[in-house]
Amino acid sequence: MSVKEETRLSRILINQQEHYSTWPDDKTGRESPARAAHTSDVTAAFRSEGCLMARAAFSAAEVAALEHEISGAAGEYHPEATVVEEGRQSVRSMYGGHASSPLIHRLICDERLMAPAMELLGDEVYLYQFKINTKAPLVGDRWPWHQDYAFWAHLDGMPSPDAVTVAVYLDEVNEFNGPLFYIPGGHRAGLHRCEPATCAGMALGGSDVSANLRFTLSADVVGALVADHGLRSAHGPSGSAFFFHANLPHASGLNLSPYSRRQIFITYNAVGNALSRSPKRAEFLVARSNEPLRAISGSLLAA
Ligand SMILES: O=C(O)CCC(=O)C(=O)O
Repeated sequence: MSVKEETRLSRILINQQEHYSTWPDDKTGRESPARAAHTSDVTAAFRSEGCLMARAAFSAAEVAALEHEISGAAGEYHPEATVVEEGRQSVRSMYGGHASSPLIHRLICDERLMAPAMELLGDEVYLYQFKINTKAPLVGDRWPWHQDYAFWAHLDGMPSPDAVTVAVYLDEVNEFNGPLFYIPGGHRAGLHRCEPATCAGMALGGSDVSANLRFTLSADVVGALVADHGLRSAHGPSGSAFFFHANLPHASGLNLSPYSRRQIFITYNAVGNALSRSPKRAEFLVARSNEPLRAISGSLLAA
């Protein structure tokens, strides 16, 4: 590793909040013993904590381009793939829609996202789900405690939780604008039983695009997990990328601040963990192709 790279890596690491595991920031693509050692440390930390933060992985110019793309795309989303906040007009989530945008496709294939995803899953990956969560200023609503794998296992038949989601931050995420809360290490207990009182999912049919999640964790489960593992929130500057395990228990609160909190959520599934039957849910919830993605390096803006 050159002195320049070492200085850059040290700066990135110094900038991390202490509790995050961090992805090596050597964007040169060259392997070095130091990088390889750090990579395996990071993978071990992900296994232990269930998450990983790459702070400011994308530049301000890249974030601006994504913001522009998303604001232009908003009108093009199908009503059935768009969730509005309960009792309000403001958009909560937009699912799918990535196929029509070369920039979003480029983001999905970005090496800064795909390399960690492949490393953490130990396999090639394909896109499982894409969505944009726009937690609007003053009205952005909560997400109850849940594990994503509950949806993929119960509704889609995903064989194992060998999938990772990355949240790409289009805004700074702080204590005010509804950050993701998570229980570090809470994924290690596996998928929790679905409590009838908190889970209507087994009984419901049709689309599960709703602000009311079908599979949530009971207060008892959350209380016990937090007592064992503690609680954290995923703060970071815009351009950050927060990777989390399919079984990581997570939630988020209201956005009562005047700041928006827009995040793109990309779920990568390991190719070896592809569904063995055709999914029943809509294509905007479960992508149909399980062809491995090919990573693209360099800036999102390099055409
Ligand atoms: O956007 C958020 O705050 C939470 C999103 C979430 O939990 C999810 O999509 O599974």
